[in-house]
Amino acid sequence: MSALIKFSKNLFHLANFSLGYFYYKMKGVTPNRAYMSMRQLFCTTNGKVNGVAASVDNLFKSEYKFTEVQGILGKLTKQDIESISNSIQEKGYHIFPVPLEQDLINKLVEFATHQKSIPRMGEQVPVEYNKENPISPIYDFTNQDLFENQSIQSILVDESLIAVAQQYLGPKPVLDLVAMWWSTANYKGTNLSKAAQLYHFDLDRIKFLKFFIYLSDVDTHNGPHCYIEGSHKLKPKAVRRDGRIMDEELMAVYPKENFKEITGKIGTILAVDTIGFHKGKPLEKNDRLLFQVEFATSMFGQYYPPVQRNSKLTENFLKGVKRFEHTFSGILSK
Ligand SMILES: O=C(O)CCC(=O)C(=O)O
Ligand SMILES: [Fe+2]
Repeated sequence: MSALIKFSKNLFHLANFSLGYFYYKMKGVTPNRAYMSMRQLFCTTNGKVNGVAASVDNLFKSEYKFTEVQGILGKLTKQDIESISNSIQEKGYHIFPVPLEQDLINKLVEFATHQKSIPRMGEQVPVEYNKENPISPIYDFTNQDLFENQSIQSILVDESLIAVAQQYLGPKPVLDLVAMWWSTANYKGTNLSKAAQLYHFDLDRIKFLKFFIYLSDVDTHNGPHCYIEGSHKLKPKAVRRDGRIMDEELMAVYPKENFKEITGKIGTILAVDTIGFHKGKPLEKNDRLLFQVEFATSMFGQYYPPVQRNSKLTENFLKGVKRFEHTFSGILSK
């Protein structure tokens, strides 16, 4: 493609993105075309536009004040929080040394065992996850169901998660996604891409950070999270494109030792900047239950319907929502 055409295309996307971003700031809704242009620009500018946009997202926001925090990540001093964030900046991910406490693990697994979930393939109706004879490689729990669970509520307002997210993303990050899903080896069909089981990078928002909590023991056979260390900072042109990418292509551009397979006991907590290349490894046996929360600099990007407030949201949770009001402003209905 000639340089002039490329330049005009970039200019078009930049105008589209900027106008759409302005519209989002006014109305709180992202025009889909602007979101698509943001995705395009990420690739053509090697993430530079996202860097600038993240700074704009953070303009005029003041930080939540934390000195020492206490939560599911343990007791963290300011220095601990900084060093975790530096480790994510450096490698793209961080594995926390302390697992989720046993009582919370039990409650989350109990929830996932009894609550209906939605098979990602086929008809999208809630069903019970059938371990022996699954009808889909992945079963997702709905946001509404997740928010209505008290144990999950306690994680969503956990100050240690918010403090780490703030250190990495900047002042008052927003909670933009909560997810939990079963992945299974027992499904006999194939659809690797849909199950996020091929390498890709996420681009739902301008800048974001995901926390993963393993709710099964995860070894090399039941779907460890795979991450290419450093790929959040460096994407050679040959692989810098939106979509799913085969392992072989990535192996040609990244050193072998950067391909990390993150195994861990039940309760293991990770923080991952999934702008780097990652995937869930296809399962060979058993299944994997994963809980995930994502924070972002703003809600600009993919639209998900907000969670409805109802009587299942406890007083305690609503107290947390009030304390971190900005964080919940986009994900909860007014
Ligand atoms: O299943 C996994 O480990 C990765 C899922 C994924 O791609 C994501 O959460 O963005
Ligand atoms: Fe992903």
